[in-house]
Amino acid sequence: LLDPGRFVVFITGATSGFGAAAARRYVAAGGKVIATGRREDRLLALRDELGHDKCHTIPLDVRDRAALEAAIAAIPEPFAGINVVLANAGLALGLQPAAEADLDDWQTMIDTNVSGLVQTVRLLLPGMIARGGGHVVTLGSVAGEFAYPGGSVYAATKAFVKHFALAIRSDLQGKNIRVTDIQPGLTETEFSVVRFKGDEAKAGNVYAGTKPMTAEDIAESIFWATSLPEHVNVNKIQLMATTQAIGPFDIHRG
Ligand code: NDP
Ligand code: 8X3
Repeated sequence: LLDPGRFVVFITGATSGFGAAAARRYVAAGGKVIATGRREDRLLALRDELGHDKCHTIPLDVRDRAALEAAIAAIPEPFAGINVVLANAGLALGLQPAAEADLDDWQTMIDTNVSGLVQTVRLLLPGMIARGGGHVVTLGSVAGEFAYPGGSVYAATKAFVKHFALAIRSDLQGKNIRVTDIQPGLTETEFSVVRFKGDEAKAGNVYAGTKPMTAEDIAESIFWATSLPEHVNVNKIQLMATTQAIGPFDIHRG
């Protein structure tokens, strides 16, 4: 396995859920992280928790390409040798049927999960290539593989992420850059609170009576994939809660 002390991980969406858990996992193993996200108070609390020498923070909206470019150009020397990009920032908004969904919600998901993700990866790739290699980890979803009612644009953004991750591998042949798409299912984070726009009761119902995965479960799978020897590329990891399975086809009988 690779020496975990060598990790310098650029994380989008480190203020909550998988991103925050991954930051903790890498620092616990001896690595360093660049934690980004929009909520600066949370970034600063994470930096205080993990240590200023281990965690550099950048308040950042991944939809803002200029801000991303400026932030990456200003990363201080101890954190400059990024060798893992965890393109994790993303969200689902709403669960309405397609004909009733809010177009602004759809646009926000596309801007964040698709445009934000590709510009993060694109801007960080040249540096990793110049330094001799690295690892891109994208946050897809089981929703990118299996469609479900009300999931339309969210699911489609995750299908995009899955295919983007596979496709860039072809361009990165010979560059020593690995690419892994993580595809989690039911995991309790702030994901559903965001999807239901702050309605905690509705969000709680998603996990009621079941045993969802945790952010730490997903962080462990990310850490594992990046810790394997450099000649091993895990293309994707799909995880579901044991209490979650795939349903039958939905056949309408008129
Ligand atoms: P959380 O809501 O707990 O965390 C989402 C993170 O994304 C937050 O840190 C948030 O930070 C960040 N984020 C959202 N929008 C932006 C933006 N415009 N710019 C920068 N950061 C942003 O959810 P999860 O940890 O569960 O989700 C992480 C990823 O995993 C997402 O891509 C999600 O789609 C995916 N996923 C989640 C699953 C689940 O069931 N939980 C299952 C499968 C995939 P801030 O608001 O501070 O900007
Ligand atoms: C998050 C999992 O099933 O709510 O991507 O779409 S799901």
